[in-house]
Amino acid sequence: MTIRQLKLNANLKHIDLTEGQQFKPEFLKMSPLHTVPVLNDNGLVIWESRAIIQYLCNQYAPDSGLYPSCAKKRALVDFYINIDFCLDDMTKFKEVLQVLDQLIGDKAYLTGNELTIADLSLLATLST
Ligand SMILES: N[C@@H](CCC(=O)N[C@@H](CS)C(=O)NCC(=O)O)C(=O)O
Repeated sequence: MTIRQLKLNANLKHIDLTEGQQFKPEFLKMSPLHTVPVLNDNGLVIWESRAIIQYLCNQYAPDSGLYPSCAKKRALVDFYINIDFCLDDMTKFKEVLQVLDQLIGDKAYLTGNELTIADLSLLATLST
């Protein structure tokens, strides 16, 4: 979603987890914890989704509202990107959703009226 929003040319490769393609030696060399997604940007290899989307914005769209450069706006994006982690704890899932609902209020997106990578990250987590 971040690649599409930034209109980047990327060579996307599908790794079929149901077939265990993430355990192939050449994939494990890039992603030792056998997880997707993985980014290989001319030799820079990183495999945490949040780190990947932050890097893509920093490297290819430093002025994009998707990851604002203003420290205070960026702090809010980082805050929501990290709150996303709380959703991994299924015992707190409902509570986190209720708090998120209150925080979002009547805003169009998590941090205001502009789409940011926090929305994309949370969307990926919640849809999964
Ligand atoms: N914190 C990681 C989680 C990545 C993750 O768990 N990916 C799952 C699919 S959603 C995966 O690759 N599972 C395959 C496996 O663990 O073998 C991220 O955000 O990139």
